[in-house]
Amino acid sequence: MDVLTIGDALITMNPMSNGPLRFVNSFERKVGGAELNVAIGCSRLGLKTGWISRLGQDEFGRHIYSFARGEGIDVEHVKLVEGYPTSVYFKEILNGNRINSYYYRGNSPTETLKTTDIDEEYVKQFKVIHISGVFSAIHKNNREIILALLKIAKKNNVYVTLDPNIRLKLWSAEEARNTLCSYLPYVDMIMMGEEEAEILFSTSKMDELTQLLEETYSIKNFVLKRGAKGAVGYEDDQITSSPALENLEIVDEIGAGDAFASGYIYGIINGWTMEKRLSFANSVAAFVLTVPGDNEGLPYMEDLEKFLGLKKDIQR
Ligand code: KDG
Repeated sequence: MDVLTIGDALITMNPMSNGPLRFVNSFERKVGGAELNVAIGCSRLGLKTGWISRLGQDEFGRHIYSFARGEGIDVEHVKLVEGYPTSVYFKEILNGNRINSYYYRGNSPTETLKTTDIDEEYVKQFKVIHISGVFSAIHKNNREIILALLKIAKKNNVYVTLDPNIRLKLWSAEEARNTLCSYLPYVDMIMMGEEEAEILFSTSKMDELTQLLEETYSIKNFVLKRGAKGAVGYEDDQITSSPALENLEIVDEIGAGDAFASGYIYGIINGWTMEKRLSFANSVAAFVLTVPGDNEGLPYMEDLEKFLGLKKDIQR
């Protein structure tokens, strides 16, 4: 197996028109959830992927379960539970690209997960475990689950990637910082936005970050995602920049970070250089930016080959 993620998935209600949510009457029901998006992205690229989760024993839970399974993700460790409705969120699209999220996930089914549900025999089969801050923000108990998972990963030499994915609607900056920094001794690689770097480390300057992450947490590999300015990676004392793709018609930015993570992890598993990992991850993210929904745009390898000009794109 290649990549394991753990998290709360939710129904995404994508508005059919822009403007304040109170005036939007039609929505498209889709599926979201940062960690599930990464699993889908990796699976579409051809990696063998697993996802640990709990969903409500309801129509939305059944839908997400089949959706994940249909994407080729191993759902052996996903269960539907009574008494906890599957989470839902609504998107609001204002002025073109400004997107607000309204969450209904106060009683997430993942709250029923226990540390004893993390099965070492299952976890140790994977090459990479990807965690994101969203799962820890949902409920305090989830932080114990993550620590249990990280300890198993460390014991079995499984590579751990972290996307802080800080959602200030779900927890405070201080809570996010304290929790996510407590994971760092078990983390091999971080991919974060500039604002997230400021929240976690009080700086988004590369030289300060490299020093702090190496000296305090022995982290020798990280990526700073800078939106339209592209991404910068640090590894083996070297800084590598990769420009963002230009002239994209962005319709929905949500999920692009997860797409980036999928592409980057694909590069790690295939032993690619930082430069190749970053440019591939940027291309994977570009696909998601141009399609409404959190994961629909995630490309298959064939789509990327056509996009990168490696394969002929016959349209009709
Ligand atoms: O990264 C995309 C996710 O943000 C989205 O799919 C829903 O999990 C979600 C969240 O918390 O916003």
